Amino acid sequence: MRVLLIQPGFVEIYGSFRHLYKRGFLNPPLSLCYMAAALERAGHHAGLIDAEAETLSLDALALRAQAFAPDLIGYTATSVDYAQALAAARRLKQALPEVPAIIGGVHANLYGAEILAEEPLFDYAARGDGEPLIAALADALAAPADPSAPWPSRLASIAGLIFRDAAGNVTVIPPAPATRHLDDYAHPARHLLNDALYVRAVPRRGRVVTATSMTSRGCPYGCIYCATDALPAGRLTRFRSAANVLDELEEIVKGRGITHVAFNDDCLTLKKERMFELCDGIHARGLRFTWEGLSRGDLVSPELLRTMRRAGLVRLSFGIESGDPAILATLNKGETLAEIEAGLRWAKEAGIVTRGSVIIGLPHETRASVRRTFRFINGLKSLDQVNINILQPYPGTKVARMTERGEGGVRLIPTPARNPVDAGGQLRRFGSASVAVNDLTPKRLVKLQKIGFFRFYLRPRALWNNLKVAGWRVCFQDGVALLRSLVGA
Ligand code: B12
Repeated sequence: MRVLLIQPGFVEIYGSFRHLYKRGFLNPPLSLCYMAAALERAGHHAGLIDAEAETLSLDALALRAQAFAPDLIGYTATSVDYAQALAAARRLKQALPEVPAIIGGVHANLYGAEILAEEPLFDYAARGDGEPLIAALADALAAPADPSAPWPSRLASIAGLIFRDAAGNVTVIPPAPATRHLDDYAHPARHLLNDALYVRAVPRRGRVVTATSMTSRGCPYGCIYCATDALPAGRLTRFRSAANVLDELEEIVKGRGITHVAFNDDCLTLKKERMFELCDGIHARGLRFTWEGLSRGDLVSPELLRTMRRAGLVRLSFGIESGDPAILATLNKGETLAEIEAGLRWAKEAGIVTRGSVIIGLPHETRASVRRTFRFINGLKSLDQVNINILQPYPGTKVARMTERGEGGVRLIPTPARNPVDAGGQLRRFGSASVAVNDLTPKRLVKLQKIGFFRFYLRPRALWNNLKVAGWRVCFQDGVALLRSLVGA
């Protein structure tokens, strides 16, 4: 089977913040790379198009898809970019009307059955890990028709698959229990990517080609703004062995010559011993590269951070969320401002560039609590970079249910679509707000987001810190992107 996997273009959902997103956050579609590897291992031929990284129009995407001549097309989408996946699927249905299509990713995990019931563009939806599923589906579709085993019964053995039976009824096969043996999966098929498209500013190095990797999947916490625990694996966190991760790093660094890796784990330091092991292995295997990731203040120690720094860690991001202790306590994050502050300080002392992210518009938020958050981040000597998000009640999150009930004063205010594929308009988190909270209107939240960015980055300390690690050139270019985002150009 020739299976074409597609990451639809999505950056338009960020409005004017698209400049910033594309410069700083563009990631290879790792889930599709994993699935391509599984297909290749099963003897199928996989193709991958990242329409976002390649900035492909729908027509250009259709031409590329036709040239590949697929037998099956797979799309990935979060809830936020589902509208973009739909637009791509619609265009490709015109170009390749006979080719069946499957959709996977967060949105299909949450609403796979509803998608199939409503949307004839998709023939299948996927829940749970995509690696075994896509290989089994390709096998099933490739198998010669056997009258004693009609196709729906072949599909019925594929865990996690949602499909329409011969009568058009949606059939849901429950996902298998999430495997803990992530080492069994083939490493992502990076040979299908154009590495040069994924570039980001790396502290003290300028703009560098960046690979992404995940050493674990999932997160044991249940923060109210995150959808992770609504996914089939729930709060189960699955870890790859250090040796398996190191093998993949050898492929990236020695095999592909990529010298910066962004680890996309929900939290990189959940198991400290494994992180020490990983750092030792990086030295032992002579892997020379820089890296970055996400952690929590209460899951790091000065010793761990110094070890990670020596092994090449250059930037660590911490979720701060709110500078208001009472609001922070309601997020079910299980972390205090003092812990966050200590983690940031230790990271900075170890020579690591620090990044934090906050959310404004949380339940119980008021103008006064937003001010407290801004005061907190602006007062943190050890915080170099910040990301200020406006709360978006993503499907699958507790905060989405709270918003429906108006809990904590949050109300959903639908925003008009910005363009024809912007049906996810109400889910943007930059430059537009879909919620009102107590005395904060959506307009006020947007204004506060901009004020927050300006105030943080225009402080002499922030300017100097970022100039020191990024250099004039990158600082100027990123500064222009930030300004264009803030003034809405
Ligand atoms: C790393 C990460 C990112 C990274 C990288 C994303 C990337 N393109 O690789 C960055 C920081 C860029 C990011 C951005 C965003 N993210 Co994000 N992200 C994550 C995180 C922590 C891990 C995702 C991941 O890489 N998992 C590992 C890979 C291997 O697996 P996977 O993606 O889950 O896919 C598996 C299955 O779903 C399935 N599958 C996936 N696609 C397909 C397709 C087919 C055809 C099939 C058969 C199967 C299949 O198989 C895969 C492998 O087993 C998750 C939280 C989580 N625990 O899932 C949030 C999460 C997915 N992100 C989320 C959101 C909202 C976003 C943003 C929209 C935020 C924003 N407004 O800017 C953007 C979306 C940009 C985009 N389109 O990629 C939400 C989604 C909630 C929702 N209901 O939509 C999550 C769940 C976190 C949360 N806050 O709740 N994200």
